[in-house]
Amino acid sequence: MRTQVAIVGAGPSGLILGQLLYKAGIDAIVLEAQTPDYVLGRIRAGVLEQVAVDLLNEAGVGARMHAEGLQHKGFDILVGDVRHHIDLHGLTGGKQVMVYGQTELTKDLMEARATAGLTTVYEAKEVSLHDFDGMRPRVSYLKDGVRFEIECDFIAGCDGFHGVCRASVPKNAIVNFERVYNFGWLGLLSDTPPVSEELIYAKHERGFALCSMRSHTRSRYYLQCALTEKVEDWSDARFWEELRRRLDPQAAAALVTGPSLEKSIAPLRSFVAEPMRFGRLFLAGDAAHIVPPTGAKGLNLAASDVRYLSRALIEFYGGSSRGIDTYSERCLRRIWKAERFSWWMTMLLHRFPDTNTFDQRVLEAELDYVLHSVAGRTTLAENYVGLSFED
Ligand code: RFL
Ligand code: PHB
Repeated sequence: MRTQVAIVGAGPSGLILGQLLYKAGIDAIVLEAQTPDYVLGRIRAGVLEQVAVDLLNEAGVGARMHAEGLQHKGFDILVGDVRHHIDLHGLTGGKQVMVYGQTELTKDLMEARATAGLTTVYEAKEVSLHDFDGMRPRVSYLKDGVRFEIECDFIAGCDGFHGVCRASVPKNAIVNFERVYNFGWLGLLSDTPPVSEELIYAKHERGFALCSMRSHTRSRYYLQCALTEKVEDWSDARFWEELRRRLDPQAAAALVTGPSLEKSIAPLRSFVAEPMRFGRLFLAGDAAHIVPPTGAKGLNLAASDVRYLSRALIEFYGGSSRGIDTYSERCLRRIWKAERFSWWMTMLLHRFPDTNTFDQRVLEAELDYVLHSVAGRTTLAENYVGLSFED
């Protein structure tokens, strides 16, 4: 088999890249280790920046998102019992975010691929990368017990944090930067109306909580929890009770509970691998970086990486290697700003039992400053809606 770009991973970064390349007439094959149902069963992101929405429109997959997604012009930060409104729209000159589940977006991208008759190999096992430091890279994989090989011009490593692509790079060619937090998020999805029209990020002495949603009838809630917690120990009733304790009386009274559709614990991590290009292999999305979900940036960064990568590859086939030569540097400038923002939101809103009293007080003062200063709220809003692209 031969293709121009072999894409490893059918998460958002691999599928958006595939769609952008298809639109540009560049041939790609996507290899995915899991089944489509497994990929669709992972409940993750919910908030898209305007620039990600624009990119999905450009990729031709924006129709259902516009029909069913929810435009949000602001969100609340709850500290103790006091709500502070962050007017994203007013503070950023009219920008907003789109609430649309990663699952729905993935479904739209899968359907677009199928409609266009593009090749996605699901349950591709033992994917391995060959000769990406030369001119003729190859990717091999096992499907139904048979080994296949794809010859290609480029490999796009879109296979997430635990994927094979980053792991295939020689150790001395890559530098990892990491910060691990000693808590996680316990998430619950339910077919109940959201507690509020906008998202509520709650800082509470019992720990952070987030009230998010997928639609007017489907809610997504998160609770900060210790890494030692086990999902099995959290009955739905226990989850709802703990969430209610972390909300203000108005939200607690408005909370509609119901059976969970999904519950899971995600550890929080900040991680960046540098560089993101190794010869003819490019890393994109979670394969290259992880942010704690507090700033809602992970999926958005995946989209911005593949925006840069698709343009770079289009430029390459048009006769210029400038885009691929600057890919890593341009992505990383945007990534580090999102890393900073996600780390900062995490520090401001979570409970850090190990932080000494002085540091704790400084963080509280910082949050107080941010919430009560127009400059503070503006910097928060500007980063939350997403920074502009440099090009
Ligand atoms: P993914 O989604 O992990 O997809 C990678 C795909 O590669 C496959 N794979 C392989 N395929 C072939 N061979 C191998 N050896 C392979 N190894 C892995 C995997 O099966 C998978 O299908 O990475 P991608 O595409 O880069 O997308 C990244 C996003 O999924 C992630 O950043 C976001 O979900 C993060 N995130 C959020 N991002 C936002 O922008 N806004 C949010 O509101 C938001 N909320 C969240 C989040 C992530 C969360 N968790 C669970 C980590 C909330 C949570 C709780
Ligand atoms: C979500 O809806 O899953 C979500 C929303 C905002 C975040 C993180 C997750 O910051």
